[in-house]
Amino acid sequence: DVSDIIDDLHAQAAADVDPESTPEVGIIMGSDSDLDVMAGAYDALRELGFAEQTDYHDAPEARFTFESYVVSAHRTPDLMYAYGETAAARGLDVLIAGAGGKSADLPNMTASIAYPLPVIGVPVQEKSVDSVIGMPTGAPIVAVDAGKSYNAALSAVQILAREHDELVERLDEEHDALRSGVADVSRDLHD
Ligand code: RP5
Repeated sequence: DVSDIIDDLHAQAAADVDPESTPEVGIIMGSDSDLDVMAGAYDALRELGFAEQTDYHDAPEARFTFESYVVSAHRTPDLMYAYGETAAARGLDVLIAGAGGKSADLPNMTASIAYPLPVIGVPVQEKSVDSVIGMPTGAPIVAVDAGKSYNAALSAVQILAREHDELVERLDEEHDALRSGVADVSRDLHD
C-alpha cells in the first residue's frame, strides 16, 4: 500500500544508516508505462558500475548504487512529497525523474520539494518537455531532451564525480570508448 511505502521512507530517513550503504542515485517515474524510456538511465548507470539496490537496508557489494520507484504526481501526491522530502536524509545525492503526457509534473514538483538536491528531469515524450522545464524563476530544474534518460544518468554520475575520483575514471573510459567509436566509423567509410 502507498501508505506503507511512505511510512518506510520516513523510517529510513530517521534511521542511523551508514551513508556508504545507501543508494546515491534515485530514479523515479510517473508510471510503469515510462519504463521503456527510463530504461536508458538504468543502462547508463549499470555500464558505469552502479548496482540496483532493491532493499534500502541491504548494503550491496557495489560501492555505488541506485534505487527506483514509481511515484505519480497526480495519483499519489503524498508519495511524491514523502519521496522528495526524505531523499537527502535517506542518503541520496541526485535524483532522476521521468514523466510523460502534457501534465508531466513529477520532475518539476520533485525538484521543488527535494531542494537543494539536484533533480534531472526526463520528459518521456516531446509533449512533456514544456511541463518538465517550465519552472518559475528561482526554482530551477536540470533537464535533458525528451526520452534521453541515458544522458540524464550520465549527468547524474558527472555530478557525483565531483566528489569521487573513481567515477571520473569510469566516465573517462566511457568517453574514450565514444571517441574510438567515432574514429572506427570514420575509418570504415574509407574502407
Ligand atoms: C504520466 O502520465 C506518466 O509519467 C506517464 O508518462 C503518463 C501516462 O501514464 P499511464 O496512464 O500510462 O499510467 O503521469
